[in-house]
Amino acid sequence: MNNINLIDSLNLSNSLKTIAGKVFNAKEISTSDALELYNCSNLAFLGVLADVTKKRLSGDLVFFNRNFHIEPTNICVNHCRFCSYRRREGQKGAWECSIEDIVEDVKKYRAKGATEVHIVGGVHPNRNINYYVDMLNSIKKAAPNLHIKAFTAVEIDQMCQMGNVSVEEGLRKLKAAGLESMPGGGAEIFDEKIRAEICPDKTGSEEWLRIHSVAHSMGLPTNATILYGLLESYKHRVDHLNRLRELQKKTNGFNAFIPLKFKRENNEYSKVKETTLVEDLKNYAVSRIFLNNIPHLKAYWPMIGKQAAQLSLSFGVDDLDGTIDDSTKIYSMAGGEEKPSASRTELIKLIKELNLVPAERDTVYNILETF
Ligand code: V47
Ligand code: SF4
Repeated sequence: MNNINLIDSLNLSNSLKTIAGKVFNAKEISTSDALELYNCSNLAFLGVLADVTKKRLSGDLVFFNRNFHIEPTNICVNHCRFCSYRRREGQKGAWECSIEDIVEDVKKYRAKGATEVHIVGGVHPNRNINYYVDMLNSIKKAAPNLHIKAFTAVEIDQMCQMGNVSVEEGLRKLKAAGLESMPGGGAEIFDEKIRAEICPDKTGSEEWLRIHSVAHSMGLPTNATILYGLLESYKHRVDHLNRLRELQKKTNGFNAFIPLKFKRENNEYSKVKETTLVEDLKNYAVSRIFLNNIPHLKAYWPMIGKQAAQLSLSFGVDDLDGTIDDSTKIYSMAGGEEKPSASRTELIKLIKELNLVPAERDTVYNILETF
């Protein structure tokens, strides 16, 4: 049965069939189409459309890499109400790594074969751009071939303000010190009202987008995220996706989109129910179908677990992030995987069980080996 016959057999409304026609013909869907897909409860249909889009972009490949995280501090000037990680200076549980600690970690994980370091932490009150330039220089000296993917737009905003330099100048300095790409954090939800509610003092949406566009203009690829399942409606999610798709049309600098499911432990929203697996799969599918100009869709397994991440491979996901090697606390503190770690063998097995082709990649999706 081909896809058209399969769709015919699903007994869908005419408008859903029209959306399916757009997807099969590689046309972009509109924001109202995306809203309709979010309101559609036929998960099999959403899976077919997402898979068609995924296959067009990456065939049967599913990517992963060998990476580790460095979280230089959890001291933060912001007060995001969903955050379980932030501490005040001097508060119990606060940490600040020295550059020497960071270099030790870099050497340790590099010796184990990691190809990427992902650096994200709290927005520290007293560290300016020069501190981060020193950090990157020291990492490059210790591991010249390790790819440095570092700092959310929110951290960049603050470190540049603290150092009295423009974002353009700050990113130039960071790039010269070894920054090669930026992660997608800090996007949360772009709708200004919801953003003011959940993360009142964070860099605004337009500035987040501008910082990414400056990075793209300098040849620094970046990722993008959405924090979903908190107070937002489907309309807000579509607005978020649409702002990303529009920027991507101008810059083509986003590599991957990473939906981040709200986790509720140890934060101010612990009474909000977390989204169901069905909702998570639907969100992957609609993101994949709508964002047809962002090449990769990543399931961040420390947040949703390995089994859900494996299932997401049938809903548009083509990237399982990496081995992590027990190097991040952001999600475990909010109720995600404790001590998250995955061997290459484990990731390869998850992918092969679905008859897909595991591809170990570098950070910018060059294939290092297929299995
Ligand atoms: O910006 C914090 C999120 C992000 C919670 O680019 C939460 O490859 C859910 O951006 N529930 C940081 N989410 C992590 C991040 C990321 C992760 C993996 C890969 C990449 C990449 C980027 O974590 C924050 C915020 O949106 N976050 N607390 C929470 N309770
Ligand atoms: Fe700070 Fe990031 Fe937590 Fe917000 S999410 S309070 S910016 S550490």
